[in-house]
Amino acid sequence: MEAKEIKEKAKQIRRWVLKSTTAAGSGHPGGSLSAADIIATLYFHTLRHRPEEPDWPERDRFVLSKGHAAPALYAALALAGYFPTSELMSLRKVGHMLQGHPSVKTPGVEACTGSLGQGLSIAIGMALAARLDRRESHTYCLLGDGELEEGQVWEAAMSAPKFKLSNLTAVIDRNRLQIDGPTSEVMPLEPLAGKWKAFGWHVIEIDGHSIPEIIAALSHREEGKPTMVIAHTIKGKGVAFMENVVSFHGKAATPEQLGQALEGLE
Ligand SMILES: Cc1ncc(C[n+]2csc(CCOP(=O)(O)OP(=O)(O)O)c2C)c(N)n1
Repeated sequence: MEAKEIKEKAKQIRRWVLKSTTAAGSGHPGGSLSAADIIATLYFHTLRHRPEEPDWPERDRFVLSKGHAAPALYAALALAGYFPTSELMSLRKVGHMLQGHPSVKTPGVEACTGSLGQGLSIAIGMALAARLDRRESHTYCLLGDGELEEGQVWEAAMSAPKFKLSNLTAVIDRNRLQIDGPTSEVMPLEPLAGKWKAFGWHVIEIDGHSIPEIIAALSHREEGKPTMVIAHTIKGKGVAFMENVVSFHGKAATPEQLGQALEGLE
């Protein structure tokens, strides 16, 4: 799929993020909107996958470590054909499939996430398994920058280069905000690229809303090293009244705000 078409998929993902979280009256729009272009590029360009055969052994794996961005993941899965888009409006409803955080019970979801800090370790396990099984599968993992405060991330950061996991690509959604405010105030992360380089990763920094830059970064392979993509993004991207606003981390647009939010999407 061409960059222009992927951008259109990202827009559709943003529409569903807004509609589904407003219908639920809760959920995490801010971090879902910042990740929409990355997730769209994964599902509509990069991943080798078969929506009609979710358990295809040769598929690439994607672990959404920042599991609270589930509304964006669910929208991508539905648009890719894993389940009907009508399911999206039952987000977070008791007795329905699409809960607040991802579960492997949902077709296409590779790992149960939401308790931050665990996804990179899971992805490393998947990458090691692919190597043992001699599968071509590549593993991708998306982390939040606030999530990097979890100590387990840094254990994983040490181990992936030790195992020379060139079949692993992680992405940090570097939107500079977490639940309580700017990461620079809650727990400073810089020099972020230098930290990952020091741990032995190949590091690429991109504009996380540029589809061509995301495509290029996700397709990069480094001999004997895992790749870390630091994607600079805007939390709430696409909705003027949500952009860089901390409170929209875990607050949906009201039904009154929804029309304005949808109209403003580019
Ligand atoms: C172990 C754990 N601690 C706390 C939380 C609550 N929590 C949910 S999202 C979040 C902030 C995450 O910030 P970031 O990773 O930057 O996500 P983004 O801004 O991209 O949405 C926190 C603390 C959690 N889900 N898991």
